[in-house]
Amino acid sequence: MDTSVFISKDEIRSRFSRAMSAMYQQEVPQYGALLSLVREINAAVLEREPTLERDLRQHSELTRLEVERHGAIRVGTAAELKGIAQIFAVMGMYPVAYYDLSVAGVPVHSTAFRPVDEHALQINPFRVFTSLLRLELIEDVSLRQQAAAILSQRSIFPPGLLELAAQAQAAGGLTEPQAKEFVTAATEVFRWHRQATVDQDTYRKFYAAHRLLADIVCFKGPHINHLTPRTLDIDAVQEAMPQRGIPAKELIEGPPRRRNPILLRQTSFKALEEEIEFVGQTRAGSHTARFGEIEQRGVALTRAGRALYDSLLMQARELGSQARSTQTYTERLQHVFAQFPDDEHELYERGLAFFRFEPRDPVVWQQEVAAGRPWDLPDLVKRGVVALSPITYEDFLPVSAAGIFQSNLGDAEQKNYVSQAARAEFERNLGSPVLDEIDLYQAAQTRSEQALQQRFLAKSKA
Ligand code: OOG
Ligand code: NI
Repeated sequence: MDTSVFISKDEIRSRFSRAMSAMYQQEVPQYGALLSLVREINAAVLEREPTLERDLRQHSELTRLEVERHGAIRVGTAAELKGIAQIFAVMGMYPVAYYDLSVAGVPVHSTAFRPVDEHALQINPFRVFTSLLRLELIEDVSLRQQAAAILSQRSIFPPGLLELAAQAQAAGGLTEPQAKEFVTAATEVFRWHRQATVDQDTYRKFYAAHRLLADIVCFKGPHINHLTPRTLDIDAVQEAMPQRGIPAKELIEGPPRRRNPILLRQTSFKALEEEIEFVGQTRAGSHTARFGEIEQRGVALTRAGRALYDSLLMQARELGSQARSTQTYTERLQHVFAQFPDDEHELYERGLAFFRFEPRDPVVWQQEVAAGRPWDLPDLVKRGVVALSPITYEDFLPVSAAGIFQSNLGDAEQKNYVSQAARAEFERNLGSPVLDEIDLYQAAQTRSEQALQQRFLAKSKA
């Protein structure tokens, strides 16, 4: 087989991400307005901060900024999840991390399909947060059975799509006409359908048990429920949203604003009420599920850094539940997170965040190499010979995700299940293990260190 005729996975993912964005702008016009706002604010930030612009350009982050986005979908069954995994694999998107959302009273667990290698991430990091319904968390047994029966009737994949995915896997890729057909069919899976597959009473029953249950079970497929562009200044977008008539969620999820952004900060606009048609009814009903979101990404944290983040976030939230507090949540968050170092060198020295390494200045680097001292990266970093470049966090945060789910379900929907992580069960449904995100960041950091070490040693021998 002549594999040179194949379209690269990265190219197929880029086309898919563009097609999804175009479809969603048509379906949810406010998303288009949000995109324009984000573009304006990103341009303003780059103009205001030329050093940031230079850094982003140097690390090829600027090109991906425009295309950067994630989406989210919710599927009903293991078979649907397996099919989705097969489709995403054609685009070089693989399941990374397990997210247990049962703690937040949301009866799903999730993973994110995303590119994993550094080059692919640079070309287009498009990711899809994918949740699987957990019927076992729905108390009413007969409702559970009814949901399972309805889901078993539907087929979310257009004819030929899974076959094309299987063929791509067997042959090692898709040709141009196949890729075209594939992207069109794959996008179709996530289209919104205004016709529900059930009557209004059935919808209401599911809705009463959990709004998410109605959203997953009562429609033809896993409609994309939001897309999320990446902004360089989430606070500015949050502030500007209401002025543009975009109804913003009250709080930004994640860490507070910092000099050196960590992990992920997110906010969204409220889901819109959309007209739907129920089976056997002439009068239209309505359903709210689809919204828009923005995110600002920072450096990926090590396990130690993540543990510190989780404990500080918990502190800020616990303080909030003590009614005496007169501080706002944002103030509390700022206050508590003062304990999280906000200096790149300290983050590196204390092993809290992941970085790549590069010589700060070629002349100084040459001198250092010529001196022939043994390789000691921490020392080179400390003395400023080697510069740190943060490795971007590419994943999600379960507490933030829960906040996003909840702001779009209405707060009354907070049903608190006890934590019931079921990773093994999820992986069985998926048909493969999920990748460990921290391992991926660690590997990227190690590769960068080794590459620099090789340059150092090769030159000092010469
Ligand atoms: C997914 C919510 C999670 C995020 O950015 O954390 C998410 C959903 O509502 O289906 O997308
Ligand atoms: Ni999201």
